[in-house]
Amino acid sequence: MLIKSLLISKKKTSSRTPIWFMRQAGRYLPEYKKIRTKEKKFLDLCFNPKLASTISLQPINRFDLDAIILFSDILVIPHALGQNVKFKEKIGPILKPIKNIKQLKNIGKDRWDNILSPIYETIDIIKSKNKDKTLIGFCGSPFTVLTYMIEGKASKDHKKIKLFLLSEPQKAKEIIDMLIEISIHYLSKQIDAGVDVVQLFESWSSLLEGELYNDFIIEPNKQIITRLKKLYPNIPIIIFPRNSESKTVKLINDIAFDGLSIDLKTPENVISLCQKKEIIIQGRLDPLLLLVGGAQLEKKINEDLLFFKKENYIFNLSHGILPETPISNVEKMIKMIRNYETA
Ligand code: 1CP
Repeated sequence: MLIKSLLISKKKTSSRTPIWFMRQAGRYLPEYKKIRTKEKKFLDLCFNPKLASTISLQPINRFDLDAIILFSDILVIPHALGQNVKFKEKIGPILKPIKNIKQLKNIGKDRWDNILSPIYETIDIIKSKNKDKTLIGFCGSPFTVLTYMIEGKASKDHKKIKLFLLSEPQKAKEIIDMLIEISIHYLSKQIDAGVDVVQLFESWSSLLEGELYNDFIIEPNKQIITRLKKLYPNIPIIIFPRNSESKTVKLINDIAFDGLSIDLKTPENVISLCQKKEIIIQGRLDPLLLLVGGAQLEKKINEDLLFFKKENYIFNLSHGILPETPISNVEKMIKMIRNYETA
């Protein structure tokens, strides 16, 4: 439980830097691709406890990483709210437009769990197979999930969501409130089923500034984290406010969480603030650098290890691993991190 202990005690309990990485179970792994070609529908994989638990453990069996992340997706939430979600090959997620918010509202906790309960079963299977590693559960933060609900797909310009917030702020708040409730329920159920740590993915926080950042990023995450902490004081929470840059300072000052996942745009003052407040830092290797490999990769890993050596740090990427990443580069990265500590 290296990662959970570090997040709780804020002290290194081992001489080595723990490591896991975002999207560690995914398309760069041949054993994942093998299962994926047999199961055409991505969501069916997420809702299949036997396969989802196998996939969650694949990167552990191969690399002996320090955390298992539940294999699922942030878009199971709109699906559970009654908005049909499909994943199309080479395109990504496709969500049916929302006709009426009431249609979402009518769906209650029982219906949510009808859809989401296979995920709780996946957690149970993972825990029965591996008790030692920290199991990370997750969900998307409300604004990031709303972005997909309104855009209907992976968007480049995010025009629809920006227009929606500006022209229909009340409706947006209503859906955000609904997402807060389902997220707390879903994460509580994940914890009851056995996850050790939870991570909130706010992948699109870079889209908002000023008051909108406050109302749609800080406030919803604060509600989720404060209420979860009351229910489960011993479960550490990591947040990934991707590309929030200096806005992260306010987020850190306004919300009490245990770990911050950082990216390439995280400024130095955010890192020092985390160190002052004993927030564990997780990140921040560029996935492109991991893909390219070579001397540049080695140099950057050494620099990051040197920079964070004294501090409490979890090695990770600044975003998900890219499908084209050579496995030999991943092996090299893990070896370097492990050797660095023992050297
Ligand atoms: O074809 C395939 O096999 C699907 C690829 C894939 C995978 C492996 C998707 C589609 N999701 C996932 C798994 C996934 N997604 C995990 C599993 C655990 C792990 O990390 O190993 C997690 C935590 C997520 C979270 C997720 N899904 C996020 C937040 C993190 C991030 O990447 O910023 C987001 C934004 C999504 C949406 C999503 N899922 C998949 C796609 C193609 C997308 C859209 C991405 C976009 O907008 O471009």
